[in-house]
Amino acid sequence: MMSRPRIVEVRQNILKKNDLLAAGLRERFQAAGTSVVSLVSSPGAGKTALLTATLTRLQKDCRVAALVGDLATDCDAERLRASGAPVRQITTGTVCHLDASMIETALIGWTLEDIDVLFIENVGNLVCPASYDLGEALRVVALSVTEGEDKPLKYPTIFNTADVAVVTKMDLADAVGFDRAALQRNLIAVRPDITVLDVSARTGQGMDEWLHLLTTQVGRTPV
Ligand SMILES: Nc1nc2c(ncn2[C@@H]2O[C@H](COP(=O)(O)OP(=O)(O)O)[C@@H](O)[C@H]2O)c(=O)[nH]1
Ligand SMILES: [Mg+2]
Repeated sequence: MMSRPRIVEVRQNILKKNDLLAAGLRERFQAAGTSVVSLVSSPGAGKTALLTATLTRLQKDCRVAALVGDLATDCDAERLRASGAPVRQITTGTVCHLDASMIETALIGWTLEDIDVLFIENVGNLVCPASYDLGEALRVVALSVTEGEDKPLKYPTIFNTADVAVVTKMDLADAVGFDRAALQRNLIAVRPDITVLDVSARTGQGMDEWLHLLTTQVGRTPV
């Protein structure tokens, strides 16, 4: 009986500390003119594939960089570096989300003034990342067509805290009988004003719209 209120109290303290750090990061990003976009999804939804294609295209017109979080390995950093952009891997060990202090540490040695758009790929998880502000200007949640149209209803918090939902792997939509209208209804039910985009990193479908959204949302010239 005693432990419950204490657990809640500790969590609130951790989140308060994170919010303060994130607010500091947000001020630094704004002062440096760096637009920060975070990407969150379940594991395997296609964040790294989408981000690699995004970095490749965007860096023709602005200076981009990326941080990527996983519990272990630097596989995703290696994949993202194929774009030619500077990338740093954050390995979290047993931690299921990135937090503001990890971002702060990972940025040491980088000059923010030299980065126009910084992407942050979060650890694959639809639950914990929702509670951790990273100082980003735009939070994007990715959901692949193979995951089920009910996910916004089951994980409302992550969809509620996101500005944009990107439906990934659209090239597989017919194969899995994806019901686009049902997903739209479920997204709207939890976040009425969310922007929704359909993409396929495999075929390039929707990439122009995605890049246009990014460049307009983060205040850069469309590519
Ligand atoms: N068919 C198809 N597969 C994709 C697409 N994007 C990613 N994948 C595959 O989905 C798996 C997970 O992708 P990854 O980018 O690692 O997802 P992450 O865990 O969210 O970063 C890999 O096998 C990718 O090749 C896509 O647009 N279409
Ligand atoms: Mg990844």
